[in-house]
Amino acid sequence: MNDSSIDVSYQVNRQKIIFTGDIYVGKTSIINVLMGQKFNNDYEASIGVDFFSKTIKYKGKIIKLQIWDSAGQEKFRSLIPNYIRGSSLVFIVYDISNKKSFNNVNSWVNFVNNIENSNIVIVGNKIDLENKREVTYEEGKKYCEENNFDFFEVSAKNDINLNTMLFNSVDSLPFFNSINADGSSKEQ
Ligand code: G3D
Ligand code: MG
Repeated sequence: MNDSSIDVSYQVNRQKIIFTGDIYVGKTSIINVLMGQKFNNDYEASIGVDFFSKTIKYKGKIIKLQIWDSAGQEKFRSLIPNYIRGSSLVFIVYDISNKKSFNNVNSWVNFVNNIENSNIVIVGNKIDLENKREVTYEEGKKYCEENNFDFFEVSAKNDINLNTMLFNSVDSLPFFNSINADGSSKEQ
């Protein structure tokens, strides 16, 4: 068997998506809701490497997403490079009720950029906590405009804006525009 027998459309369509950012900002919660599980206040902090597969159909195209949870690597930065490697889309999450998590976004950006040339999207989570907000929408937006990142504010708890965040971000990936609706690559 040589390389030409590998199914290229399958490779092109399988996209690794990861969530990173400070601990406790809601990464696992966001993934759970995207995967169709209910928001849960009681689950254990995730241990062990996990990815979930989600097949979406968008603009007539079928894409297989591999969504990875960080499994607590944010506590052990030495483990993060392997997690980031091979990703095409990285969501860097902060908590709008925690200024420190926003202040750390830029160091997460640098961390990712040193490892992989992925598309980065910035996400402010927990907008249901409006009365505890420490980071304004404008602050988040300004940082993203200056650095050319897409930006979404969401709530995992109330399921606000999560699918919009995912679909719009997939839409801006170069690969998405390089495949045809039947999953084959335009470049063949
Ligand atoms: P992490 O994976 O980034 O470490 P988790 O974060 O998903 O484990 O969430 C950390 C805490 O924030 C959890 O609280 C979770 O319930 C809460 N949380 C996550 N998303 C939201 C949200 O959108 N709104 C609110 N209000 N809380 C959220 P507990 O107390 O269960 O540990
Ligand atoms: Mg987690």
